[in-house]
Amino acid sequence: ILDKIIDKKREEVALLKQSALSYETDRTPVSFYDRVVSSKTMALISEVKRASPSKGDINLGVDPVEQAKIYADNGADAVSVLTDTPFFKGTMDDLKAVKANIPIPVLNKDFIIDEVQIDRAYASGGDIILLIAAALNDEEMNRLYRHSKEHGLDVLVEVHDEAEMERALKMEANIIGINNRNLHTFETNLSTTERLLRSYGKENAIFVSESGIKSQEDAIRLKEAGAKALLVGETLMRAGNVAKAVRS
Ligand code: IGP
Repeated sequence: ILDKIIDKKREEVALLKQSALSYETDRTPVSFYDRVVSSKTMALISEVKRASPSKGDINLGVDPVEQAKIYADNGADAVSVLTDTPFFKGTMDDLKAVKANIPIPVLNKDFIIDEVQIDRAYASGGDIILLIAAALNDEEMNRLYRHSKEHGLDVLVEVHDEAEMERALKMEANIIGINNRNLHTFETNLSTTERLLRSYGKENAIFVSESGIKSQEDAIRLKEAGAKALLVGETLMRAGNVAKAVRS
């Protein structure tokens, strides 16, 4: 699926480069890293996610801004907004609208393969961008990482196995996301975070456990494994009482 998504992303990037839009803007992103480092408790990144390739439609009726406001009002440390349209039914307009309405950092959740997407994220109000190790080689990762840092953006480098973790640490990524979802089978297994943090938990980075987190028990388990932050999408998008779900 990742290959399919990236193929489609290349088309999008080609169009983006053709369009005469310029992304000149001057703003100072809000730091998620600083917030987590100075916090004593585990951080939560709550995600606005309408649909996904693995789950189909999750919640199409939700208003991204209302959802994000509930997240922010109930203690989330950042809001992630899926902006990929073909596979996740999100848009850049979702991100802009969310950013305009909450004070906490916003993660532009997309499949970044080119600088132009980073420029767009910056101009649209993104504070954090995602770089997926499985989708990028070392040269691309380093180049895109540097480009993001030049804009003052935080970068969440996503890994899902030992080899990718080694690559992330080598480039000195300071925020590393461990994706519990196997991108081939779509299955989530929290033991992915436990396994990787057993080997690398002492390294100097903020480790974010991503995907498949459903309950307070899951959160406690991941905290004990050494995760400093959690990224939760589906569970919060499906929650009857979102405020309560975020708080718990
Ligand atoms: C959230 P979940 O299982 O709570 O909905 O997962 C988040 O981790 C997931 O959306 C995600 C993702 C990604 C989406 C993790 N990495 C990369 C798109 C691209």
